[in-house]
Amino acid sequence: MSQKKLYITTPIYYINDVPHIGHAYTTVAADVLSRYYKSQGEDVFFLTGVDEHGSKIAEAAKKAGKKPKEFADSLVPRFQQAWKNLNIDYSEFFRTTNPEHEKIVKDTISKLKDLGFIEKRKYTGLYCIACEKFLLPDELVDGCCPDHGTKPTEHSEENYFFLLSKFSDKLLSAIEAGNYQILPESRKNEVVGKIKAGLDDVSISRQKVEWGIPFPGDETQTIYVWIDALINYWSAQEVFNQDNIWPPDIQLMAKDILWFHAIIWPALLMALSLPLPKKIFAHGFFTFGGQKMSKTRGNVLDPNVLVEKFGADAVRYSLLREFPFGEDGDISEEKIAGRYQNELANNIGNLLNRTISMINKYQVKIDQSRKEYSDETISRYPIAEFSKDIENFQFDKILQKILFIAEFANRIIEENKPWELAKNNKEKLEEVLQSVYEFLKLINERISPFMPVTAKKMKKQLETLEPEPLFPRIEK
Ligand code: ME8
Repeated sequence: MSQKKLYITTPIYYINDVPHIGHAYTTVAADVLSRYYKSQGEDVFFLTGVDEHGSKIAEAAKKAGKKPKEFADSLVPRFQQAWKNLNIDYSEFFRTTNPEHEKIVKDTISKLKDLGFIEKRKYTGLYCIACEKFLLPDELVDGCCPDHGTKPTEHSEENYFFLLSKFSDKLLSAIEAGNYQILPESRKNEVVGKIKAGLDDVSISRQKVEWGIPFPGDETQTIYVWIDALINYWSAQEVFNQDNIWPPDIQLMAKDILWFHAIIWPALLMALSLPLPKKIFAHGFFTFGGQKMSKTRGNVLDPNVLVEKFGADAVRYSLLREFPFGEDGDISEEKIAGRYQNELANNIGNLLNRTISMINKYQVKIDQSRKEYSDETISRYPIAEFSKDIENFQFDKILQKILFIAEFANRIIEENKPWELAKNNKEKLEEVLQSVYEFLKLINERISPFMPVTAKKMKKQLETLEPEPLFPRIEK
């Protein structure tokens, strides 16, 4: 068996509609991590995909006048195209209608039954179709789902239950021992609090949902879409012939689905005696005009439109730059436009452009072959510090630090006035432009996982010394 690959996952997104900027956020972050780890010599398996079963998809398909599978088939290319537009270099794209996956999900349920972790019981509760879950009365806001603002409907049915309550202690010790890291810390505390408050067994089958994987041994029920979905991370090994990825190293998601990933998912794995993921990170939620953005509410930002306008790299940059990964924040086209103009075009882009122009104009000899940075340059952002920041998911800080380097280098130019040095101090001129050139190389290296296309363009310009605007003016 070859060496373990670094396994990074995003959630598999519901395919009831086209992807929106919230989906793009998680996927871009995963791509940045994947590109960074690859640059460090790791073999990375980066998985994303879509969640195709359940009543939410069935309802959307019905509205569109299509069969669920046919409807999903029509949307898969929309996800794939959106990721292509954003330069997401995923390894494989998962679909839960994959027959191998469906078989593994059934086998997993049968195994859990044989192990005595599944029981049939009657259940009555309030169900939110948009969440695909039962809500507890104290979770409701004015009688409505806190996330979707819609009234849940009362459901009563006989279901198969997974005996989650048996796993409280085991979960707590795994979390406390750090075998299973939940990040950020505040989220971990939230999860620990919930476990300590007591876990109820969870229903893992649905009587009324037809569009799903049949429950083994009881064809009147389908497997709860969340169980089907979580198992994708495991079945990917079989589906994509990967024998060296388990366990996942980094699983990304937003806080909305932390419960499933931080509690149900590890408990399922424990029941099956399988190794747990190493790290899961729940980032915050984008709001749009102060409101939660969701397909159900219809206030979504289309990543493709933004990419069309600003280019993939500027969108990737703006998403991760706007606020700390892990916290909530507001996003808008105006904010992206502002970052594009002030930070990318006027700062980094301008630095590159004016530096290359001056090197050419004053015929300065730059030593381009230097592999090592001078102490002065590298001390602005040493690789060890960069690695630590990225491994700690501090994307906003990293981009800020890179921007500071650009600002600093621009200041060097302002203060030393190469246009005057060109008249009377060639030696100093060379020194100043060499130093700015090195800062550009450093910026180039550090932005590369975030803005791969820009990094490539920048590298080329630094090699050929042929200037070309990195971030052209945006047509309004
Ligand atoms: O929950 N801000 O799918 P989903 C930030 N199929 N991130 C957001 C966001 C927002 N406003 N909106 C969505 C599901 N996301 C299940 C997952 S996994 C086994 C099954 C991102 O389409 C974020 O990653 O509702 C969030 O967790 C995910 O999309 C939810 O996607």
